[in-house]
Amino acid sequence: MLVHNSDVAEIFNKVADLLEILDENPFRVRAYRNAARTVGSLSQSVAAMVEQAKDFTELPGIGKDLAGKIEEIVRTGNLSQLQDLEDRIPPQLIRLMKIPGLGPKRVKTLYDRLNITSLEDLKKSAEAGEIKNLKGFGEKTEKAILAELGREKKEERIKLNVAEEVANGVVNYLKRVEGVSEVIVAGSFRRKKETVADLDILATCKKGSKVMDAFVEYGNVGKVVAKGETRATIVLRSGIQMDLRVVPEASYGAALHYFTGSKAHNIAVRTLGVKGGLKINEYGVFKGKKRIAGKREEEVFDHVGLSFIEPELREDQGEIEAAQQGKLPKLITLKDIRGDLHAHTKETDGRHTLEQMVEAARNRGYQYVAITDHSKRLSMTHGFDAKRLAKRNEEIDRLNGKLKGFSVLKSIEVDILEDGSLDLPDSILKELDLTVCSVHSKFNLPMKKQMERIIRAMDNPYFNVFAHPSGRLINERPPYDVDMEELIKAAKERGCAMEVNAHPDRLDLADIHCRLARDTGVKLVISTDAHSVNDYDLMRFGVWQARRGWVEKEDVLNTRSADELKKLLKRK
Ligand code: DGT
Ligand code: CA
Ligand code: CA
Ligand code: ZN
Repeated sequence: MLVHNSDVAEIFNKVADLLEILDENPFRVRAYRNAARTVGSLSQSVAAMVEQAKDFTELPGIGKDLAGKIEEIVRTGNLSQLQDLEDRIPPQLIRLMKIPGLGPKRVKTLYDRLNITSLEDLKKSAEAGEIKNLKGFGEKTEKAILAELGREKKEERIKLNVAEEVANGVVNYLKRVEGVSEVIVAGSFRRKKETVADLDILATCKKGSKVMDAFVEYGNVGKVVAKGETRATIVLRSGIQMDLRVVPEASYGAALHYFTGSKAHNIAVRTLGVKGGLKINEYGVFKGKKRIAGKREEEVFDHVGLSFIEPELREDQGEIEAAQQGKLPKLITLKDIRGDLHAHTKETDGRHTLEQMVEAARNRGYQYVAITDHSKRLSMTHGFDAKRLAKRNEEIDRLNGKLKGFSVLKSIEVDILEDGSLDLPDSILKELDLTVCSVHSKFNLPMKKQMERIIRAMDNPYFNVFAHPSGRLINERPPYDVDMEELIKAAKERGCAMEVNAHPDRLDLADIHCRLARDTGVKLVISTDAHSVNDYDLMRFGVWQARRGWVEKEDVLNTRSADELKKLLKRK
């Protein structure tokens, strides 16, 4: 590997950026910037200079420390200090710096003042006009940010929470149009896939209703792609495409089934129909020319000898056979959830206090909540050390003393360090009701190392829940390199549970891995990773994801009472 001077300069500039975000000594920051400039403008190659054992300290602004670092970069292509710094900062913040116009200073301000840690946060704040009021920003910057974000996000599938917001808006709008009776969004949205390509809307209406005209005049329409009597397609200014079909009431059920899909599921059902001498399409169930059913969706299943299959299962992944044999799972529902087991407070990177987070969990009818702030390794969030955690535990004891019929569980989101140890000593972990363990650093380890690291962490008897197990951020960061099947087995052998992180940016575990965990007998936990009281609302996304994985109430620990939960969490 040949390291160029520009590589060294780039690494030094990055170090300077990160030091700046971390609010380190400005002189240190400047030293790295100067060194970057010096190396960048050298006429000689630093690689050659290392080979000739030249003394870098003779260069302006390069002391012993920086000289050593230049050598390290030339030898290894990397600087371990840079990786250490990256581990201390939420990875998404580092991405934010890549947006033109957002240097480290501004990213830090955004984080400090508006708690912005992701592209999505950034977009929301920019759209809400919060950014232009920040010192050093202004209207122009806000506009530039929005323009840039608009450019970044095109080709991607739409996250389910975004789709939901748009879907609710258009459904409410269409329902108010005169003569309209049913309006529903079908397609992958109804199947609650983690991302959707477009929204497939289905409506029924009285004769003469102006629903099509209303649709193409919807407020945020950017483009009308097609408009006919019974179908139209529009693209919103945000780039989201929507199809509308208007069907007669007699076909509503058949159309709903057809447009809910998936395509593979439809084909399997239609094939069953053919075997029974029936034709099934979006207009109904037909025997010869005669329509024998189609008003209600249940009728479609009925006529091919199937019990009703929930939309989340309709992927032709065994649901047809299960329905034939009466072996469909009884899927978990939102009502089954009795508490949230992953929530942050202001003391690390959340927005609300311990009391506020507890009160909000109680108000929504939960029986318990686990407060899981970060551990010390995530220094940027002021993660907890053992001493602070002990104090937090006392606070929780006091709170629990006052609360009736509600428990605050003592917990921590503890970092899994590179060597597989946990970021806090067992002596404090054993005082907790549960630990939520996660990887927040060294995402790039090769698979073997990453697996050893995580499994070693699971060996710790105080490891309870493996949080956001794949580490992915939908549309933003791929999972780290692991064999999830093996991790699920390892969790099973050790009595660890796996989290279904309900945050729509994560939805981690993925649906297929929810199913694999369930089949393997690994207990799941569905948690929101709440960073504010409103985030508890995200639970539905996690439940949907679990449902797509055939998960039942019994498979999920936070459907149990607090006592049962505590018992089940104890490892042998
Ligand atoms: P997406 O939009 O990629 O997230 O996924 P879907 O499932 O919403 O797919 P989309 O929008 O292309 O079509 C909506 C539904 O319409 C699909 O789930 C099943 C039905 N469909 C579409 N094309 C066909 C087809 O060629 N045959 C059958 N049987 N059904 C189809
Ligand atoms: Ca669709
Ligand atoms: Ca479509
Ligand atoms: Zn968390």
